[in-house]
Amino acid sequence: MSYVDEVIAQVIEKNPAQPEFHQAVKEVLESLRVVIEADEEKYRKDALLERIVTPERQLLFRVPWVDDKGQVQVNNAFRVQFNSAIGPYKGGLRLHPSVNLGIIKFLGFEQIFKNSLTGLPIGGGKGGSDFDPKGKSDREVMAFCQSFMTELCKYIGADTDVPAGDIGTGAREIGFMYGQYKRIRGLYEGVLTGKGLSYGGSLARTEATGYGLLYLTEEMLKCNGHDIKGKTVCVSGAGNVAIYAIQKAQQLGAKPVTCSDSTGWIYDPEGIDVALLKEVKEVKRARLTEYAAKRPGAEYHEGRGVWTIKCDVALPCATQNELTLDDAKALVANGCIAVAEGANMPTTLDATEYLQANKVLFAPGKAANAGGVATSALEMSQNSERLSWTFEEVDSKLKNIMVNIFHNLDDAAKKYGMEGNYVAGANIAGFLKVADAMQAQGIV
Ligand code: NDP
Ligand code: 2IT
Repeated sequence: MSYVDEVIAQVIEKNPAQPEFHQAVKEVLESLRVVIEADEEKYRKDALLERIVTPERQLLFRVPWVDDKGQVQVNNAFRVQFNSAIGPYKGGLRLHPSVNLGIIKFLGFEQIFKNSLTGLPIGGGKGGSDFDPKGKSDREVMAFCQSFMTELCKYIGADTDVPAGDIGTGAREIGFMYGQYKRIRGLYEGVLTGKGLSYGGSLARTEATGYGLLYLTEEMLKCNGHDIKGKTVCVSGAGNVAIYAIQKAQQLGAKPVTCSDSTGWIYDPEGIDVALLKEVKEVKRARLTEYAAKRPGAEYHEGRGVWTIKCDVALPCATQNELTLDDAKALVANGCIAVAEGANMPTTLDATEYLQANKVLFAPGKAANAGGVATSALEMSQNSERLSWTFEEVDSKLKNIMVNIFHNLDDAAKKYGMEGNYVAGANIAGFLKVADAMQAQGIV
């Protein structure tokens, strides 16, 4: 059996009941076959692949907190410190009832390669809890965040591990966590990113993932003879990534016509009204039915369905495995020319293969959504030098980073004989830097 196949089989056997982690590992290792097989004995002797698929450290802890009725609640929490070869662990904290160890491991594994692609010195990590912030009072959210940080603060620090936001973790949660870290550790340091602007946050971090997604998509289209201007765009999600993807798409002259949340979706043929979407989702934390109520031209539908709308460009920005083979078939049948992933692993493996086989340009999440973590690394730099850069400064660095990422994938895909396969390009380019650093640092 080849070394790659052996390691995939081992991961499945040693990590039972973690299908998302298996999926992420398979996608990466399949693309690395060409690199590994060129020097298989060396990689095998060093157990490089076994080391890269095994987290350096996994923290599992309980989070007890008291709800508004005086009842004690207990949640499971995780921080997976996956790989520190190229920098301190860096990655978000997901707060959602679906969170389990396998999901955090898939996200942490993806983060290793994503962070490498940014060109900045950040390793891979991820964390979170099955706590659901939805429907909780601010006091309950604070109680959870303080209890969560009371344990997590023992294991993180500005030079060891720097968490950030993800699904369910936004500015409010980061604020509560930062306050508790500072109180217990007595350190005013850049230990979290996505902080508020009054206490060390970076301008443009809120917008960065969505904006970065559009900068990379624009470059991918341009290099393949298309212009983003005038394109109809379908977006899923209505959170941090989706909102700013929609905003930047409009600024670039495209027309985003859909968005979705966990209960339904919107088709707004005139183009999404971003100010209204922000009001409904960021301020009121309400459902998309409220958006539809205020936009007579928009349709609201229960359930899923965004990918049935005819579009040129599809941007999945909600969660993993939300774009399936049937969705991919609908997109192709409707003439879609490009898919770029704002979320982490939103496209199933068979859907990705179908899109690529049908010549749809496909930018994988670890490249396309890397603008968020890249700007987090810029926030870390600003915290270290105790300075704040302007919005324009951060945004222009972000744009450069995204354009460079695209060219790195494109070049790697060409170099290894897979021109246009940006999945392979991203995995190979991300892997080579981490593998080089791991080999240089010996058996650790
Ligand atoms: P948010 O919590 O801000 O928004 C998530 C959105 O997706 C919400 O509108 C949510 O609906 C919707 N959604 C629909 N189905 C689900 C589901 N099953 N589970 C969770 N959410 C669902 O998260 P983000 O926008 O920050 O994250 C979206 C994706 O982007 C995730 O995959 C995340 O890992 C990835 N990402 C985020 C980055 C960041 O900087 N924030 C950086 C890189 C990637 P509802 O409104 O009903 O909750
Ligand atoms: O998936 C991701 O890259 C994020 N949630 C952002 C991580 C970060 O450290 O900013």
